[in-house]
Amino acid sequence: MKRENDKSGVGTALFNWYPGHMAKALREIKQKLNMVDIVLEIRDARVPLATGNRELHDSLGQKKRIIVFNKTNLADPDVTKLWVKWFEEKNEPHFFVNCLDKAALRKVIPMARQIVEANRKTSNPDYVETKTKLKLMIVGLPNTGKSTIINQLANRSAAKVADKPGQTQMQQWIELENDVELMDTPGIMPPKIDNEKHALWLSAIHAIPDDIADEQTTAHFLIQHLLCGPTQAFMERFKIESKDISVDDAILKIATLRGCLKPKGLPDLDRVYKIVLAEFRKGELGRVSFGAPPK
Ligand SMILES: Nc1nc2c(ncn2[C@@H]2O[C@H](COP(=O)(O)OP(=O)(O)OP(=O)(O)O)[C@@H](O)[C@H]2O)c(=O)[nH]1
Ligand SMILES: [Mg+2]
Repeated sequence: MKRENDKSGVGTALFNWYPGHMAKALREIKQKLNMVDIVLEIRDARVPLATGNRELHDSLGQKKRIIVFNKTNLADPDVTKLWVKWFEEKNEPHFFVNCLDKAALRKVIPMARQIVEANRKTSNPDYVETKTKLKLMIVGLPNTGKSTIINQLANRSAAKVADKPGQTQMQQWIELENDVELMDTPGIMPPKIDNEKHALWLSAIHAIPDDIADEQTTAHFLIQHLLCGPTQAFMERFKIESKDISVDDAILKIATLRGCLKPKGLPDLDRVYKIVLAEFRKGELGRVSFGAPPK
């Protein structure tokens, strides 16, 4: 992670990953906005606020929006309950889901139709409801599960999915049954993240590629977070008996347990970082959220 102002020792993690395709994608989103009835903004349920994107949000103007907080199966269920309550008071249409739960996901489309129809009636009192095509645009940060959601709704593998941020690089229309069309769009980062905590959270959930965010910094942060958190899965998986252990000692333990050793028995720290990040992202180190609703 690139750091500025590090002379003070405090350090501001200034994250900056905004490749050309994202700038282009944002321009195209603005251009195509008038072709769609409603936007589905996909966020990560583990980081519900910091996976929002103000620039992207501002680009949507007055367009109606439903926020889908995806990957609840990876999030701490107790923290998710707090977020559910917090967002219920916000009067903003939203869903907390995980992609495996197709039945829950399918409720998004009727809700979208209802919002679109209600909006048409409000803006035109003479409007008579007719069965028209519903067009949705799916937007959000990279790797939040936009393409997976489309595939689940379409019941087929229509959009390319990958466990890495930046998979989708072009817009694509996908037809569903029942007169619904969805536009997949590339994940878009905010042009700059200057909140160090947020940058670390987004790196941990893999919204930012590891070669940009720096695996060592992300893995250190994550291990610290897991040592402080309520989940036992991390401790059990790596046979760490006590939470009263430094991050460096935890890393050495993992290196020994998993045989991550270089010649002369030196620990291969890079391999440990990769293992911890990969297993965390698969949910094998427990269900973990970052941050809690503001008081
Ligand atoms: N555990 C879990 N994994 C999910 C869920 N939704 C998506 N994924 C995984 O998240 C990864 C990213 O999914 P994509 O659908 O490619 O994400 P995207 O938002 O389209 O990513 P970009 O195209 O890079 O912006 C894949 O490995 C999916 O299998 C979910 O609800 N739970
Ligand atoms: Mg995608």
